[in-house]
Amino acid sequence: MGMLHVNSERLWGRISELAQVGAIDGTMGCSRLALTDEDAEGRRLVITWMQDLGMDIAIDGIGNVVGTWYGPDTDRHLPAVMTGSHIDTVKTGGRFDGNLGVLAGLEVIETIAEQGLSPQHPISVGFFTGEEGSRYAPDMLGSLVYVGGLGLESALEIKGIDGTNVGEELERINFRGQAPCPGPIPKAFIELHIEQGPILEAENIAIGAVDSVQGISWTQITIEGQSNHAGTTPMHMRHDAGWVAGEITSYVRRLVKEIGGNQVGTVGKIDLVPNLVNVVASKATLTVDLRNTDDEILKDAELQLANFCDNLSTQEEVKLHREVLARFEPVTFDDALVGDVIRFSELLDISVKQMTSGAGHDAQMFARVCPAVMIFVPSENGLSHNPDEFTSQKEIEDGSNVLLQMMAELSGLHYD
Ligand code: HGY
Ligand code: MN
Ligand code: MN
Repeated sequence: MGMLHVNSERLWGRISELAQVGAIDGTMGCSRLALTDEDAEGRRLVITWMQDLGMDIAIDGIGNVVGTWYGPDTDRHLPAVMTGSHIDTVKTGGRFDGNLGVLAGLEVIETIAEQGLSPQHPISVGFFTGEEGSRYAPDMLGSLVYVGGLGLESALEIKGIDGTNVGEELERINFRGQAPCPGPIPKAFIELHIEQGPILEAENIAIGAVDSVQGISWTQITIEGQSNHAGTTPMHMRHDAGWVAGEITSYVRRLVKEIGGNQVGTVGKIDLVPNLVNVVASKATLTVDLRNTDDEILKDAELQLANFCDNLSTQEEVKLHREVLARFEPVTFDDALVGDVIRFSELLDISVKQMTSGAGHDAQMFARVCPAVMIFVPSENGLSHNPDEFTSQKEIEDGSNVLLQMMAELSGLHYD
């Protein structure tokens, strides 16, 4: 029979169809923040495709959805080999981030099923709630709960950037399921994902064999000053929350430059109150995203940021409060599985390189409980978290074929 290959037309069609849910006019991108109506609609569409494939669907207490497929001779008592990712997006998201990994998982199953083949182990495909963390922090929320890294009750109480809470929104969109959290531990977890960075494209390489994920630190900083008249208030009498927020924002860039190496830092969200041209801001809320492959350096960056904030708040006589929104140490994936990604890429005559991930992913949570690895495909211009995010059908076909071989071997699928 020779090696199995995916039907990339079918996969490309599903990616396009799912991208119509929450489509951003005039772009290829979509907007499906976690637990919004758009997210719910996308969830229902993917579940329909899972049902069409005859998969058993489990929805757990945090809204994770895991479809499991059995061939005619599959041993239902064996642990599943799992793949998947997320289908929630950032507000200005692309159609590939997360969605590719979920839909490629369905394509793997359809390719095996239509050959009438039967793996020894069941094969599962999951999409996990709120991977992006943009509406409800931390990121990778659903997979963190799935692997027991955060209690379900605490997760359900998380407040969003819009004042809503996870549990109520899950009820509202009817995705607060009954399946247990933590969920069943898979034999292995493999995630196909776009790189979301410039490396593979720059080096003209088709596959990334991802061996690690860098450390992530998200902090929300709230500054309380005093609103006052922008024209009449002498500068020495101001307690300007807006100015403090601006100083912190430019400090993050200076700090990152000073540390150098792999350090990155982003202030992605700043809200001022009352946010008016002629009023000294009484309140500012901003987020700082710091990341590094080396956790000791990341800790030092966090400390330097904290010291800067404390000194500034004394100087401007404002109240400043820091809250940790997310903190994940760097993660290393399974050596043997990384080797398998390289082996299968070479077997398929596809270029491959070992690399780390700058972004967080659900696979890093599964690495806590089972062997896990990721497969990257290139991002055009290294762009992501942007509606213009793009990866070609051929690149997706290559990545999906590597995923297919991995899943086939791990699930004990033997065909001549
Ligand atoms: O923020 C991240 O790394 C991912 O997109 N959740
Ligand atoms: Mn993602
Ligand atoms: Mn993302």
